[in-house]
Amino acid sequence: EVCLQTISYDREDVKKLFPQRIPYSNKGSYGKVLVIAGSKNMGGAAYFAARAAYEMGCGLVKVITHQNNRDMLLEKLPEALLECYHEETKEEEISDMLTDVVQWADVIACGPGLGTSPTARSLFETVIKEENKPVVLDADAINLASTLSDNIFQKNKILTPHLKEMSRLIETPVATIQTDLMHYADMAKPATIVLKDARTVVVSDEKRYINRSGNHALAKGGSGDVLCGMIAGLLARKTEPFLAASLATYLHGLTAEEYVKNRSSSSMFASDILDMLSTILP
Ligand code: NPW
Ligand code: AMP
Ligand code: MG
Repeated sequence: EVCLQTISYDREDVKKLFPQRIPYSNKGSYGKVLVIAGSKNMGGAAYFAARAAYEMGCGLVKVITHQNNRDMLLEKLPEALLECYHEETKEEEISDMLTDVVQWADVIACGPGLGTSPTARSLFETVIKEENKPVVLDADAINLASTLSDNIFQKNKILTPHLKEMSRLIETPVATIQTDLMHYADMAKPATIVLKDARTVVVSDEKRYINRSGNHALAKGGSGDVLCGMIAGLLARKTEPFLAASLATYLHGLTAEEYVKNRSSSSMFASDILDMLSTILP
């Protein structure tokens, strides 16, 4: 067995690794992210992921979501472009729209709050066929993958399961996975996987990362949705998948470390992760 080096980051590394902005540039220089997220009763997840992508400096974000989330997104994130569907939208219409938007995107992030409705499933099934651009699969995209026999462990996929989602995906109890996170993360190769826990690990074909930033302030709804968008935002800026996944994980943790310097760890919200990003990014 090949012995892979396990890396870690510190604050100095961020300055070297985070993509630079270029004076002579335009929004097209920083990439386009498609976020497929949110459902009838889960709108926040779409907002968290979409805003996180923008916070990481990508140029444009488009969201495909349920009609119910339209007004909230227009209000909370008017920078985002929207494509909405509802129960009466024909499968054909959704499929045509998706073909165009997938073409438009440099990166796709799919799953936060998406649910497992027939529409969610058909969006997911189209997106996993994409092989030529990075696709981040989180939350319900992973739950949907668990019900399929298709192999989603492909090179262009970045998976971000927490332990329970991983347990569904590889049909292994959480307690078993907990005995050796790296070993179970290896199963996703050649995809890149962010196996999320209090101490998250990131594994790709050639590299391994163990995260040492963050704290229990992150143990709250929406936290993972933000991370998913952060990874997509970095990918849009042409950061390669392993670096995008590991650096986003490190930065996500840093927001919590900064937050608790003068506030209670009980009171950090997913929205606070988003607000803190501008204070920690180079
Ligand atoms: P317990 O309680 O410890 O037994 P689910 P979800 C376990 C969206 N969201 N180690 C733990 O189980 C998401 O994007 C939308 C061990 C926990 O209770 C998804 O689409 C929001 N166990 C959807 O909701 C805000 C661990 O798993 C259970 C673990 C469902 O996602 C919230 C939860 O897992 C949310 O982000 C660990 N490290 N981590 C919104 N406002 O729009 C988790 N568990 O059943 O997969 O549900 O993660 O809440
Ligand atoms: P999710 O369960 O998808 O919302 O993701 C939760 C996010 O918060 C992951 O990035 C976890 O690594 C992080 N997180 C949750 N609990 C803790 C903890 N106790 N310490 C550090 N990070 C945590
Ligand atoms: Mg999650």
